[in-house]
Amino acid sequence: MDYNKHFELLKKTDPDIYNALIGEERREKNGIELIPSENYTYPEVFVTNGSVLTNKYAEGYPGRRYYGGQKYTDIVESLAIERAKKLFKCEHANVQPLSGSPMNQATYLAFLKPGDTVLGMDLSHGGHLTHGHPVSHMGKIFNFVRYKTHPNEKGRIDFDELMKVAKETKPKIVLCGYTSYPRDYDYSDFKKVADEVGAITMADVSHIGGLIAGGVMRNPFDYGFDIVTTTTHKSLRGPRGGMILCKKEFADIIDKSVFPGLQGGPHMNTISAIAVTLEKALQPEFKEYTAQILRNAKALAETLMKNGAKLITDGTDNHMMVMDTTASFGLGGTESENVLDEVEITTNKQVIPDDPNPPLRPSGIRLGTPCATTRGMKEDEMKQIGKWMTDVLKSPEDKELKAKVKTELEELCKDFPVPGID
Ligand code: DSN
Repeated sequence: MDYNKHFELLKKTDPDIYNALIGEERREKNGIELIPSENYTYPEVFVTNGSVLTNKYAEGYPGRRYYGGQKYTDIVESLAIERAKKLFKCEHANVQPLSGSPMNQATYLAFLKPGDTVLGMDLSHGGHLTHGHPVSHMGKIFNFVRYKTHPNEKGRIDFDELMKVAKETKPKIVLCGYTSYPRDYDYSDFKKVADEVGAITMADVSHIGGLIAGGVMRNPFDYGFDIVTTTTHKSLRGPRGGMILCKKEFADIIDKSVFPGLQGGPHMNTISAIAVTLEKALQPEFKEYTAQILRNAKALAETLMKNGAKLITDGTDNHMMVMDTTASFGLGGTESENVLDEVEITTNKQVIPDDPNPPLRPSGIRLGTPCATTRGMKEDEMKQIGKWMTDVLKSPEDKELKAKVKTELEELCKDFPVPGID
């Protein structure tokens, strides 16, 4: 397969799409991507993800499929499963979920009946839509009781209160996991609560999957967790996909829930790219990469706070930060996202705990360091970027300043090529 030749063919047959791809390449190279759930994937992932495996149907699992011609799909999926088990120290892995939401849905549907209760984290305090927000289908089918972080205590969760709520509501699943919570979890506290009421423990570690794989954040399986879900495209640096990891006793019920319960044919091209990603994450360099993500996040957080930014939880223990831009600079989250976009610093608007404003006009932004770290940036670059950010947020109308920051940022980015693009 000649990737360049295929690209040239696209240029001729569909120039509109070709030009959009070239535009996105330029955007990703020239500016800095600080959205904490994004990353720059490996060249090998581009190749596998766009490979002949796109052509193949493979309903079922290795050795027991519903279609013929599975010699190579079985090799690929078995390797992905074995690598996932080794990397996350777990007994079983399902690598077929198409992405994060179906991965969580398949898990709920494996264990719950409509109306059953789940304890999950409130969205504005860091949880995810699929953790029970009323607008999600899951929030309508199951009874999600949502817990919050303790006000003014740097993100601590009040486990005495959680235990009380668990005893009152009798959840079938105690769920922890987050998309905008800048701390690590004490999984043993969640396990104590779940054991007290006979619930299953589930951790959605989508954001920090790579950091757990690299050994720089806690692994829920070390604390006896039953189920761990993770997407594969965030800190893990792979293709867009999801995995459900679990104890052996839940293997059958999880596999059946993914297929045929929720999904049809697995995307074997993605699964081959997941296998490649997991092999990369098993290498010693990946440990150092994840340690650098954390060092970069600390350096960025400290610079932002030193220059007047109010960060939720007053700092970070992982790869991300949530900034209350309204309290810091009198600028809403949407306005902050837009003004940073103007200088090619990409962040995302973000609700803060108990935000009085709605998600499309929230009080803050969310940012993180996986992409910058993948480009090879270190603490010095993070300090520079943090200073540029606060300068621009303090003076959003200053055109001269914005032009200067944009030029200097583009110069900096030239020294840090994007893997797979440059
Ligand atoms: N979209 C993901 C994130 O940005 O965290 C979660 O679904």
